[in-house]
Amino acid sequence: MRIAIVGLPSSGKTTVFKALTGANPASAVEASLVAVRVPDDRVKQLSDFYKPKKTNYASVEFVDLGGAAGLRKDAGELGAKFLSAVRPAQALLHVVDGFSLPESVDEFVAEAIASVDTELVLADLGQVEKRIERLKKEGIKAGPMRMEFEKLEKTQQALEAGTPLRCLPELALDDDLRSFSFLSAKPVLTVINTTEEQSAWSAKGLDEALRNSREGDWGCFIPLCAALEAEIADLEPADARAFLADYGIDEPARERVINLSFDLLGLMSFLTVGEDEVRAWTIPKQARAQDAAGVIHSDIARGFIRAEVLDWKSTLDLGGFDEARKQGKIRLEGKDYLVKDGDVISFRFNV
Ligand SMILES: Nc1nc2c(ncn2[C@@H]2O[C@H](COP(=O)(O)OP(=O)(O)OP(=O)(O)O)[C@@H](O)[C@H]2O)c(=O)[nH]1
Ligand SMILES: [Mg+2]
Repeated sequence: MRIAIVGLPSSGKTTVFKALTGANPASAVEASLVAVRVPDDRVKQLSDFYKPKKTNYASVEFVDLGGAAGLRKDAGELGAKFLSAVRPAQALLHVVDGFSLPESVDEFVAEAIASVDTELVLADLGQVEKRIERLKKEGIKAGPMRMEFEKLEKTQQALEAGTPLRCLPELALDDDLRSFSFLSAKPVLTVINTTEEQSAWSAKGLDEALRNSREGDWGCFIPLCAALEAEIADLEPADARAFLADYGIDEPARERVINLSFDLLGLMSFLTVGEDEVRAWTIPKQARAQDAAGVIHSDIARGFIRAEVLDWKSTLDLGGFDEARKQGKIRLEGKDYLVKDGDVISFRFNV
């Protein structure tokens, strides 16, 4: 699962990439992609308990677009490099420069949001118009083609009114439109790259409509002092905290940004435990037990009998999964059970 870092030139995209990944981009020109471990205290505690040979966390990938990918104010057209790096991403992280104009951050944020959304909307509109023209040329027959055409016309109307598709879930989530990978349909985490003085910035001062287009199910705002956090990305957590405390910042935002990214992608984790391995497995929210089994192996999904389930906290409190089983504390669930974030699961299956 991939998140593309977008934003106006020199807003601090590469600095945010460094803060999140602890790595320098592989290239200043081409897109760079790095997978980052999703911090998870549940995995840590279970790993401390089991002391397994291997511990596996969930991960998300961040993409820094590199210098040549260009998203400029009023450029009118997004380059091929930008599109090829951003289309495959499931979500966007929009970096807004909140450090060069600290006296009016809100105004600056509003402008940056509007100009980036305009670029995304225009790119989608171009795609829709092309497709509509093509369909018209082929002659629109009843059936699936007519349906696609009608949905595209609705999409076109919304985009022409300047509405990002993420604000219209019925279009953003439509199966027939999914293959377009519309840019403005992707959820956005809006990172305000602040100075240390502004690190407590909140989106409350922003216009409501603007805020709504970036908040709720489709994302949120978070201040991050990227230049500082890029410096501490490879320090031990305690050292990092001490460093930030010198600048009056209580908590590093880095972990929150990564956790929010994972959440924004619509993902959660279930866990497997044992002496060999403690592991977080990534599944979509609302996944069923059988889908979860399939993430481990398709054979386990196919031969699914039952899922043994216990939440992670009880697993620890009861002295481990096997011990909890002996005490009869483990639930048996069927294939349609909706897995909860943090469930510890052991699958019974036959092949
Ligand atoms: N003071 C301050 N400077 C910053 C901060 N973040 C980035 N900068 C500076 O702003 C400039 C641009 O930062 P980059 O991270 O390269 O920005 P970018 O968005 O990747 O730039 P392009 O890829 O060229 O569009 C650099 O000189 C950074 O040192 C910050 O939080 N505070
Ligand atoms: Mg850059």
